[in-house]
Amino acid sequence: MIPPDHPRYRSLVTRKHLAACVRTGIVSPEGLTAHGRGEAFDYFLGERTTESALVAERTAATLLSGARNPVISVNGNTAALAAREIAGLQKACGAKVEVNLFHRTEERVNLIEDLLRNAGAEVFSGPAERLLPLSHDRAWCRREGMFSADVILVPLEDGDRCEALVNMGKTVIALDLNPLSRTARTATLTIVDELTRALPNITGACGNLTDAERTELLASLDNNYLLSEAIREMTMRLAHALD
Ligand code: PTJ
Repeated sequence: MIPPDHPRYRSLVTRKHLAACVRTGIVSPEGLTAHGRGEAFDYFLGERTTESALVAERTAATLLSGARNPVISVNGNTAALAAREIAGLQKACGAKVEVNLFHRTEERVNLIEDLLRNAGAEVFSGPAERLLPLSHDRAWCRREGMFSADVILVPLEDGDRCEALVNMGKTVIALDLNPLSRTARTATLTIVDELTRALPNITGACGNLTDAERTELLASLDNNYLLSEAIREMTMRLAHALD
């Protein structure tokens, strides 16, 4: 039992939920380490959406809602933490929702797809093929989904898929609390924010931006600037942590 007056109540409830999702198979055991890494970076950020992250979220909304074939890639952690928010974003931008896993088993794919459907998402499923130039199981995807996407959102990503997708000519939006990760540095646009804060902001922006704002956001897209702003915010907080 986690007492609601515990100062870290939300964090403890989330951890308990993820541990339960490991037991059902939705989250991989490795997903707990990924979450812990995210929490550490979120501490540095002050567990809030920074101004530069909000700009990145508005830019992501512009890219997703203007795409020909946008896809939201979902892994175990993303589904466990934010299935409803994924469904909300799908409604706002019309993207396909496709499950793509590093620790891939058919059983996990089915469990995650069911979780997403129960949360209101329409899942792009069916037989996957080994289509991405990767030696691990993230290579499995659908021809009409991720493989032919022009814009793809990759939350809580690991390793080298982001680079492969960029090399295939896709616009890749990463959502990652670690601004130093390979994914964050390789993506077209990186949102350095926590998943459950970022998704509703992107969804809200999909319906709120004027044409002039969209044009301005796309013209000023500079991922290195966004990453350096995130690092600056973290450095500032660390420098003044004991003030
Ligand atoms: O479900 P699977 O089998 O596809 O596996 C998924 C995980 C997450 C285990 C896999 O992709 C992985 O190992 O990821 P990494 O390499 O740990 O990278 C995940 C990144 O997401 C890290 O840089 C974390 O900082 C970041 N992260 C973790 N939780 C959050 C987050 N970013 C935003 N919001 C979070 N809640």
